Amino acid sequence: MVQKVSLKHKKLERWINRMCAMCQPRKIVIIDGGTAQKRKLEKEASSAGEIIRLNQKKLPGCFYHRTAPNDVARTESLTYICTRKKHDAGPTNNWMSPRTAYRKAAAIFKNSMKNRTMYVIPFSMGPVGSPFSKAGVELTDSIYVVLNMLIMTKVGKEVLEHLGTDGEFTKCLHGKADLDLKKRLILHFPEDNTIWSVGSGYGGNVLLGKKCLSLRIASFIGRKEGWLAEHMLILGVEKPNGRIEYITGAFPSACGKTNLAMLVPPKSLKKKGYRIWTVGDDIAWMRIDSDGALWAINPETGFFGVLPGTNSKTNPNAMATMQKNSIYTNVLLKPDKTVWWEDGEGPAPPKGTDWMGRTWYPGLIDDDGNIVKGAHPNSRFTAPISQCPSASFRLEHHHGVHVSAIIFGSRRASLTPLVYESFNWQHGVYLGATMASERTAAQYGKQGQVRIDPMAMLPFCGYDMSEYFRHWLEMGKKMSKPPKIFFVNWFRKDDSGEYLWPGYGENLRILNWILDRAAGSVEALKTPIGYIPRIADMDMDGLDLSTDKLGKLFYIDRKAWLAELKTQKEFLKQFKNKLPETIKYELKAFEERLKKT
Ligand code: GTP
Ligand code: SPV
Ligand code: MN
Repeated sequence: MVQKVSLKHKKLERWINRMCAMCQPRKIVIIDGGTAQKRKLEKEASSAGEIIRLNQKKLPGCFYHRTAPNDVARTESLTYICTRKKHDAGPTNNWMSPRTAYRKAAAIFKNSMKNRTMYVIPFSMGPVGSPFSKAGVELTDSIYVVLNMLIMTKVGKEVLEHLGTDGEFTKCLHGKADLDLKKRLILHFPEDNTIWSVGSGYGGNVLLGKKCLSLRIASFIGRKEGWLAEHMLILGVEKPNGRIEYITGAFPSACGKTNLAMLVPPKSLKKKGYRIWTVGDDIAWMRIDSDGALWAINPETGFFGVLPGTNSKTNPNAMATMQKNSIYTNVLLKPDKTVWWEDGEGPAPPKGTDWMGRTWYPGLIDDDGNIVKGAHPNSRFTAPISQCPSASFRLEHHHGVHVSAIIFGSRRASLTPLVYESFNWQHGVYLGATMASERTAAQYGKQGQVRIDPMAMLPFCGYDMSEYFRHWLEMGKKMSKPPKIFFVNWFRKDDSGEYLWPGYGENLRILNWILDRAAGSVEALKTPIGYIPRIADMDMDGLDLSTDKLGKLFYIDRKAWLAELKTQKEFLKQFKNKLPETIKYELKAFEERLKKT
């Protein structure tokens, strides 16, 4: 007989007991958010081998985890939006009817927690009790999930207190089952405010407050309530005069949000008094406030960031953040119980244990003659924002921060310039709706392939994407002073495959121009794709970049853009007559501008 919980919130009690009857856990533990319980769970998971305690002298409070080799990134093909009507999920989402979805998943969940404990995690996305926050309760049989959620969200008693006897919450159920790819489903039921995830142990599939609630479910709610849930970083740029202006930015997975959110100004700009404040690196909830302007909050309290490429040169703030109380997933484990990853800190160690648990040494080659990596390309760290040296002092502010500019950005070896500005809000929405980027290791599938990923939300929009475009257009009309919309690409390459732009901290030079334009303090050059900077308006003090490179970074290849237009049209076709007229108009206007002169 399974233990039953008794709670003053009867709806919550009934739901937990129903899920228990299905999954049949040996025991139920309610997560209180306290340190004593956390320590106990760390101990338990360490003895069970679910996590490894790292070198506590060098990395205090840090742990190591390996996922199953077939479970290292989000599985978009197994992710579904389960609305009663298929068309409400739109053509870009996988759809399953709620009945079929519940039935299929229930068959996998059934008895899947026998001999396991079910943890009950009450959590809040956003400050507990803020009118802009959303509460959830995640049931899971994974201590790794509990420990990650403790970093990523506000967890525990205070959330239950806030829910009282009948507060609204998202019902989140997660079970590892047998981690079988064929029995993995990530299901969203926006009409029931419910998420079921089974058969995975990887971050984005199982930390249900993150992509599942804060993007897929929240975007659905946001359209109804008139706000935006976006795959965006939020950062503040403090100018030498002490004024701080905030920018939000959408880049597809593994395309630079974490890095931009905590960038360190280059020396020359630091000397002038520039400083960066990190509000968030992955998710922004944006509302129009009573002043008619856009305001953003980050509903998370932690980072779940990419490790390869992260080191104290590229991202010193991230490195500082993860030195304690952090979790490292799928990296190389060194004999001294510290960690390493490709393009990380220092040279590769002579020996270690790779992300699959095998002995590894630099230069190791597999049966096909390919170099074996010590860390998986999508290996990640989980760390509290509060430990970030550039953490914003406004993280707890219920109203968040005022947004001066919105950036869309993507990873393109060619075509898109370093930065350009939209003509107006609706042109900006068109730029977002048609943005294309090279696929990265953050999702299962071929890497490098260019795909259109509107607003970096293709895998995360919880409803019909044509409605989503319409919602964006409407939001613009409702604001008395909408933020200006920009487009950036840090990843343009020259013919030999080298990045033309140094990126990382140097990106502040571009943010500065963006803020100058948002304030209307500089002129710009009009081109068919949008406004581009006059070189003299960009602060290049201390950066040695040849005019040849600058020319290439801003080169507009009309022929290539006309080809791009074709791809855009092909993509947008799937929305049929539901595609907003405004997007069609912008597409046509762009084509005409390209063909002129
Ligand atoms: P998700 O967490 O998947 O949503 O990704 P993200 O957008 O936060 O990506 P992140 O900042 O972690 O960057 C991913 C990869 O891009 C890392 O390997 C970075 O080192 C690299 N990267 C980030 N910014 C730059 C840049 O300005 N230039 C170059 N060349 N690489 C960058
Ligand atoms: C992404 O893939 O965009 C991530 C990582 O931020 S995950 O949370 O796993 O989705
Ligand atoms: Mn992301």
